[in-house]
Order: sequence, then C-alpha cells, then structure tokens
Amino acid sequence: MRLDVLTLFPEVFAPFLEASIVGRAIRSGLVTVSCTNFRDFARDRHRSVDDRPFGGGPGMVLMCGPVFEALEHVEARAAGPSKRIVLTPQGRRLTQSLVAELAREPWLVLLCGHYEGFDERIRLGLEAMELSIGDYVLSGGEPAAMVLIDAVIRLLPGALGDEESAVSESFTAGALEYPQYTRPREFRGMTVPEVLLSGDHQRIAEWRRQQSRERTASRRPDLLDNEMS
Ligand code: 6GU
Repeated sequence: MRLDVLTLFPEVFAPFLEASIVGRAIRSGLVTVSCTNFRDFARDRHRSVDDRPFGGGPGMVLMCGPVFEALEHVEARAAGPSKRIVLTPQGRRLTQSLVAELAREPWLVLLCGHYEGFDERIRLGLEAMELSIGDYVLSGGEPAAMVLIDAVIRLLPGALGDEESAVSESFTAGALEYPQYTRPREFRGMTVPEVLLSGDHQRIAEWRRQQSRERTASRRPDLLDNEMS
C-alpha cells in the first residue's frame, strides 16, 4: 500500500511513523508513507497557504492553490488512481468496517485541514471522501490522519505478529475485549481469576466469551446491534 499525507505540519508525523507496528510495517515494506507540505506549493513570497474569509469573520481559510498544486504534484508520480480522503469534522464518521474497506485500497492520499477550514472549492473540486474520527474538535486533521493510518496499517496482511492479531479480531467481531492478566498472580491484594490459572482451555474460552459479552452489554450496548463497528 502507498500512503501520501498532505499537511502543513509534516514534522508531527515523523516519530509516529517510526514507532511500534506502524514503524515495523514501513520498515518491512508493507506500506510506504510520504508527507508533503502544502507550504512548498505556495506562490507568493510570504509562502501563504491561508487567507481571511470572504464576507468576514474570525480565523483563516486554507487556500485552493497550494492544496490543488500539492495534490497534483503527488499524483503526477502515479501508477494508478488514488483514493482521496479529506480529514474534517464535517466528514463521515470512521468505523472499523470503513477502515477495513480502506485497507484494501492500493493508494490513499490524506489531506489534513487546519485553521478555520478549507476553501469550499477544495471540497467541490477534489471529489474526495470526507472523514471525521469522532464528535469533538481537533485543531487540525493531523491527529485524525494518524488514527486512520494506524487503524489501516494494522489490517494489512503481515503487519501484526501472531501475538497481536487477536486484539483486532475482537473489535472487528463487534465486541469489546475480555480482561487480561499477567504475572504476578497477586498484586496489591488483587488476584487473577482462578479460571485463568486452571489450564482448562475450554473453561477459559467460555469465561472470556462471557466477560466480553457482559462488558459489551454494559459499556457499549450500541455495538451489539451491529455486526461490525
Ligand atoms: Cl478529521 N479534523 C478535525 N479538525 N477535527 C476532528 C476531526 C477531523 N475528526 C474529529 N474531530
């Protein structure tokens, strides 16, 4: 898979792209990620990427020129068509089933907005999918792009080792994970449930299913309605 990120803050992606499962997937060649700065496509001598809104009002609006030119530059070095995604709180809410769809795309281009927003003609002209990661306001699309990148990469075949794979399956199956314990058997008076020490794999599996069901019902009853969330 190929991932391009268009942003005013490429530097915030560097440590994220080196760490953990994402970093390992990149190093092993499962995915290539490139960041491009809109500012490199500014035309005036101040390298402006934003301007005051027509009609007045607070804040600044990201201009069409740098965004279209950055995107055209990235897509010019192309093998096939890309799937364009604009990160915006006005977008469709990201879910695990949508993540799974996106993980099947060969090439995603993620556009991160900032300031008060994008010039509306960016939305109209790009034919991009607009995505939000939840009902709260971020200062820019960058954290949302990192959420999307992480969720997509962990679904690429080979991104997870055997020990990690179970966690993704549990949420994909529409339920919350069961409780986990490791050594020691007792910590500050809190003990490990006896069944987990029993060695009875059938009982353990049944206990975990039950815990998972109870947790989902009490904390996230909305998940029980959907096959995938
Ligand atoms: Cl994608 N962008 C911003 N700025 N805020 C958000 C968001 C995106 N998703 C949730 N809040």
